[in-house]
Amino acid sequence: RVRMRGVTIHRPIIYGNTAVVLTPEEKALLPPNKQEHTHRWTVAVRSAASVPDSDIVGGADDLSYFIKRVSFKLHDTYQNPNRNVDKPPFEVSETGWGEFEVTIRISFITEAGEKTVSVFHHLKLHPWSLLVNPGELADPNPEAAAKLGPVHSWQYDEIVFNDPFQSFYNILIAH
Ligand code: SLL
Repeated sequence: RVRMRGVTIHRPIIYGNTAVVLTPEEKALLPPNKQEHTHRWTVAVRSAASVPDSDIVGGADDLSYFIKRVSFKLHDTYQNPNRNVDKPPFEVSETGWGEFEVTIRISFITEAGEKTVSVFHHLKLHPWSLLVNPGELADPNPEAAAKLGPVHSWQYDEIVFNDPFQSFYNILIAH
């Protein structure tokens, strides 16, 4: 196992969420314990080469050549708040009523010999333009929000590997 001293290699990712307001028809299909839910959302880690507001997955967006697992830690109001995703797309979809901080833990293939990387994403449900007062807690008018369409909140980041193992480096550059 040879480390390449002085070498740095990085992979660009995006992480974040999309959210849409539930229609009355969708709400009617929710179980009784979820009747107060207002939104459907997806939180994800994707390649920065992908298009965040599309449904395109796999292909160029497949990060599984170096990512083994993405764990999404949801708010404790959710059943089984720890969601492990072991293959692409690295995402979790849920319904809910509130925004909260999602802890995202990214772990790498064994070959990498790298520690898990944690990032944090504030799950965003409400359009910026409807938050009249900064830090406002009350939910904006759902009809107005529905007209504005899906909310997107994505962050760009780079996963940096310093002194990578030669074999891991070879896997990275082969993609
Ligand atoms: C608050 N920051 O303290 C928020 C927490 C939690 C949202 C929001 C699902 C709940 C369920 C859900 O939307 N939780 O499935 O019962 O106000």
